[in-house]
Amino acid sequence: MAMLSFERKYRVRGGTLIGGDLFDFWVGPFYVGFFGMTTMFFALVGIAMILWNTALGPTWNLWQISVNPPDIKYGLSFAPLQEGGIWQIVTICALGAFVSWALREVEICRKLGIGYHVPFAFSFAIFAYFTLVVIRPVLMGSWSYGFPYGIISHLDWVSNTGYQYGNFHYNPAHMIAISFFFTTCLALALHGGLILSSTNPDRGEPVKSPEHENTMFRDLIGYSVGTIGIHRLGLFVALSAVSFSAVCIVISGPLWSEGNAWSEWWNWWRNLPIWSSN
Ligand code: UQ2
Repeated sequence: MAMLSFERKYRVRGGTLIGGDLFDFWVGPFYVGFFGMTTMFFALVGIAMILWNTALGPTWNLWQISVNPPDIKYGLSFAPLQEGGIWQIVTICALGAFVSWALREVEICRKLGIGYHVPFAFSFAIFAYFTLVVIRPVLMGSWSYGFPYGIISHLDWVSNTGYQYGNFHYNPAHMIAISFFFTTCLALALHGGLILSSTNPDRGEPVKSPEHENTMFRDLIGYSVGTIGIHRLGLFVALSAVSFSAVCIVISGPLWSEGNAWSEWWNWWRNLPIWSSN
């Protein structure tokens, strides 16, 4: 079905989670909906807060702009606006906008009668952010453990936080997360390459079928995961990468105390009686 007739057929009222027909309309290509309005609200307030924070100084250099979390002395209370309070409001706005965006995705899925895989996947990204700026700071007892919202400053935060635990590459959950990120790249490279190889034949040649795709890998490694399988595998490895990233940061501090090197965690392995005499 051509897109024009498809959109005529499927761009109809209904499927909303809240508010009935209020906001159940499109602006150009964009579905609005109740959660489109709340996304706009949180995003605009958040951006305004970032602009205000920047106007307070000390720089308009894009790379150096930073909205910083409160000092450790404020613990888990509301900090004065110019001493981290803005960061707290920006965090609330960010979470409000992200969750609104996910719920807008849900409403669009309901209108189309498709599964919720896209908002489900996006929720893992939101959860990873939530882990960084809410769960870990709460477990550590201070909002100061949140990361600063700036291009260079968040990189410094990652570096400083990593070295706080020795070499972060020894963090076992970090190792698993990286392995899943690489596996995601491998899976997408294989999939993208395979699809292009069969759907972009030489001029005059017919487009090839899934049997060609299956046989490519059966000939190569004796196994094909299948056309639906590769997408299940891709979603799984991508969500696993995000999940283990959240685990690797939330165990650094709350579980493995600040100042302790992750390399020491492996002492249980070094001390196994098989090769350890004492
Ligand atoms: C496949 C298949 C696809 C694919 C790909 C494979 C026809 C179009 C890429 C091959 C993938 C395999 C064997 C799994 C590799 C495992 C990991 C962990 C990367 O068989 O079915 O569909 O795109």
